[in-house]
Amino acid sequence: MEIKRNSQIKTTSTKDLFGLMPDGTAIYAYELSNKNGMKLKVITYGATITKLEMPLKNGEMVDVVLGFDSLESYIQSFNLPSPPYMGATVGRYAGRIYKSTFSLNRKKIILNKNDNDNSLHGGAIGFSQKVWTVKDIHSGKKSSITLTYSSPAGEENYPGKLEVELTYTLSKENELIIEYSAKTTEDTVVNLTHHSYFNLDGHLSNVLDQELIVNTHRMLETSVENIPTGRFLEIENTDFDFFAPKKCPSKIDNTFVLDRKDEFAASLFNKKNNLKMTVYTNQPGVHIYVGGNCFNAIKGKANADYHPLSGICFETQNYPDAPNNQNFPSAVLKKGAEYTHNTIYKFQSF
Ligand code: G6D
Repeated sequence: MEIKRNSQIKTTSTKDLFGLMPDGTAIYAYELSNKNGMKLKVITYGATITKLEMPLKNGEMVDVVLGFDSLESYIQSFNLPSPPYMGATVGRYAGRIYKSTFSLNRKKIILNKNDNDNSLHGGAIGFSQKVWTVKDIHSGKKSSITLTYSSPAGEENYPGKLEVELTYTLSKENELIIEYSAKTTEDTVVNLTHHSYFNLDGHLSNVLDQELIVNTHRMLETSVENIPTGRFLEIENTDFDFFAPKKCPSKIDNTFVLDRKDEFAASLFNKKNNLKMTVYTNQPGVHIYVGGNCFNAIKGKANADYHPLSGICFETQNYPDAPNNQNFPSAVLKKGAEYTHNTIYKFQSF
């Protein structure tokens, strides 16, 4: 196998038709690469990442995210008993909102419910299932793609027309940088996140041998419906303590409190190929989830049978149900203000 020197690898970007929505709208797939050969594939359906290939020191490539080969599979996945939101951009509000209700400016807002009586990940048809528009794509010095989505006032009963911009960048240090910004025509609530299932050993294995660190001693207490109670739990020396590296848990669905400013949020390390991913964010929390499922109903890429241990999500975000918890950071976006969220998934091959 010819291993190209970095100077020979050019940054590239390609565009291909990925599929047609039921109404005939075309969904396109864009593939970017950086000078090290790191590759990102994004589709305009849900601004979803379908592939993220990393070059290893030994010259091999590993696809570190789960995904599907067809648009039909992505669309069908939202009809599963518990949709996985595979690789999707999640909004208007990531996480759950209790009883799908909150008050804003003394007005009661009642959202569409899609998780028992609660609203999860933006409601019945959240941003993950919307068609995004590509505004800009760069290759050359910087490999990046910018997508936009305009969420009409009243979409899923959220107030305010929300204009969202999302840029995925591949840096020359093999980082996937995700930058969100949003503005609204009237006061509303916003909480966006990225929902890739990562597996540093390739998407065909499981994550149980990979080492997880979560750089905090606190997480949110939640109810049986996974709704925050408003209390913070000290987790040192408990099963949720990942301050020192520990094997990935077989089941977790919890939001960790990031209060160590300017430090990393979490990391994942795979001893089998010496690949490490470190997560940095400007958000107050990271929701960690192992348990995504395709219920043997939908095959993954390369005909893979995905199961609850196939991948782990690092959903950097404000806390779930912040609109109903005055002691949480505010999720209100005032008319005329700007929502910004930056997250970096940094990859290192040792
Ligand atoms: C988030 O917390 C939620 C899970 O409960 C949900 O099933 C998943 O997204 C798709 O991690």
